[in-house]
Amino acid sequence: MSDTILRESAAGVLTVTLNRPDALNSFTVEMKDALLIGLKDAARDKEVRALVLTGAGRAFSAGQDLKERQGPDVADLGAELRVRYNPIILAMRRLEKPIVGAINGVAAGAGISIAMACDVIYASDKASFTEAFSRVGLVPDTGSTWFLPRLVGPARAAEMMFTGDAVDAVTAERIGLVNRVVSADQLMTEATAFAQRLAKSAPIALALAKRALNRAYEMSLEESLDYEAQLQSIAGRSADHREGVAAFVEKRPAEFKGE
Ligand code: T3D
Repeated sequence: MSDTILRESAAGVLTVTLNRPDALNSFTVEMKDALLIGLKDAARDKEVRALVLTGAGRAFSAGQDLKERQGPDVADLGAELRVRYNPIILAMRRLEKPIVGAINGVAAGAGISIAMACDVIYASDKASFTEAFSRVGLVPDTGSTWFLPRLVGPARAAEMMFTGDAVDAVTAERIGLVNRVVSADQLMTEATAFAQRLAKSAPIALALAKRALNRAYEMSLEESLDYEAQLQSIAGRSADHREGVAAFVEKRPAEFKGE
């Protein structure tokens, strides 16, 4: 396994750390491949019930490693998106376990896109968010055009995308880009505690809720109602549902097993 991605598991929570701090965790081919492998492994590992995604050092990620893009040979960037970035975003959204982003510093370019692909975002008060693409003559990618307007609305998304200006953590919370801002020294403690809480929740219920959220924007109310009914048929047959009801009646904490 490449050391550009660190993985550490405890109490049902896998912490994945982007680890190229000297280059602000910008994405090389090696780091993209390692992240995708880490996500696929997490999907298979039954011990992993929630993830925390963060960055080493002072940045979350400065996006694509631009030093890989120097020189006269023009790479087909669309192909790189299709082969490497897009599968990462799809793996994050299709992973039927919650991902808590712990955004410790700047999230730029593909870095903000990957932050937005998390289910819940905690941000350090030192974090900032920038759609840096236009500053290097590129179009927002890696899911930014899909996530950002849904989180902050089209006008704010357009301003961020056209200017590439950084949005600070407090503003990010105010406009709905992140769930919560915490002090830098508390970020990992709070994000991990939240992930641990999710790791104790009913896994099938959370997995199906994520599935429904993924599809909600594309469906009419009628379709959503029907999809909820389909998913509830599955959840309603789970041992976890019976355990949740029994725990409620017996006035004790539930012990969910993902069955
Ligand atoms: O190409 C494709 O495959 C298509 C996909 C594209 C997706 C994208 O992500 S495009 C957008 C790429 N990212 C950017 O344009 C952001 C570039 N970085 C910055 O604008 C600034 O570094 C930041 C605003 C993020 C932070 O600024 P600051 O002043 O805090 O730090 P710094 O001094 O600029 O950077 C510190 C070091 O990190 C520095 O290295 P050095 O000089 O000390 O050896 C710098 O070169 C390096 N670094 C920062 N960002 C990148 C990077 N190295 C490679 N690639 C980077 N993106």
